[in-house]
Amino acid sequence: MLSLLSSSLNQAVQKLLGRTVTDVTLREYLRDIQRALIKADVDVNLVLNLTESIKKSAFNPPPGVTRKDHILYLTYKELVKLLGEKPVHPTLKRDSTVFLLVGIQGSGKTTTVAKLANFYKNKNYKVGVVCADTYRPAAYEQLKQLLKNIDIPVWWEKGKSSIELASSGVKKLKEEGFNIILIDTAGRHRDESTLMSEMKLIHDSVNPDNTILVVDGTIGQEARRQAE
Ligand SMILES: Nc1nc2c(ncn2[C@@H]2O[C@H](COP(=O)(O)OP(=O)(O)O)[C@@H](O)[C@H]2O)c(=O)[nH]1
Ligand SMILES: [Mg+2]
Repeated sequence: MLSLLSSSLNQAVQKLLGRTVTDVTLREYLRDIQRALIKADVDVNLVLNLTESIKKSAFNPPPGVTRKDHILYLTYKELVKLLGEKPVHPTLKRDSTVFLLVGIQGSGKTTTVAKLANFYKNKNYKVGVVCADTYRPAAYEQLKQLLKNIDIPVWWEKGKSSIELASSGVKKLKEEGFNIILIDTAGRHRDESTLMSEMKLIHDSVNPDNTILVVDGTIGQEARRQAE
């Protein structure tokens, strides 16, 4: 999908470069950009805002800059803005940092826990994982399997609720001097409101330093609904 987007944006730019910039060619260029973004499942309102911003100052380049270069600069600037200008870094505390991973079933939480565990282990942090997924019997086994080669312990106890697991696990790992504590949660519930209230209870009982929503990268605009 991304390669299709980049080639259609590139085509729009190439077409503009081959022409003189007039009202007509600008309109056509903006329409090409809109089409490319909408095809890539970008929200229509975001697309309209983006092209409106380009249009607004397209014919007012700073001295010494051609219209064409200015339009390309505006396009670049607006696309960067759309994607988020600055990366967000997690809060890391000196002694121990707790990460809570949430998201629906199958979105990749457990896999992301293993990736983060590996990442921080390689940076020489003492990493521990808490399995608070009580819905899937194999959740604990899956974590152990993913983490055994990098020698990271997984906290889990039979018969405990996810909230008890999360809070006792974090407490125990903190006492044992773990610097990075990752909590894996379940995403399968009877309905959305039970999932939300359980996540809220876990969140309130462990008070994590970072809460990460894991979303399947291929679901497009549905991601927004999940985040909300
Ligand atoms: N292609 C791909 N598959 C992934 C990725 N992350 C997870 N998966 C797969 O998606 C499925 C669900 O992942 P899992 O981590 O168990 O999701 P969870 O239910 O949220 O814990 C598994 O089969 C994973 O191997 C990824 O980044 N890319
Ligand atoms: Mg899982």
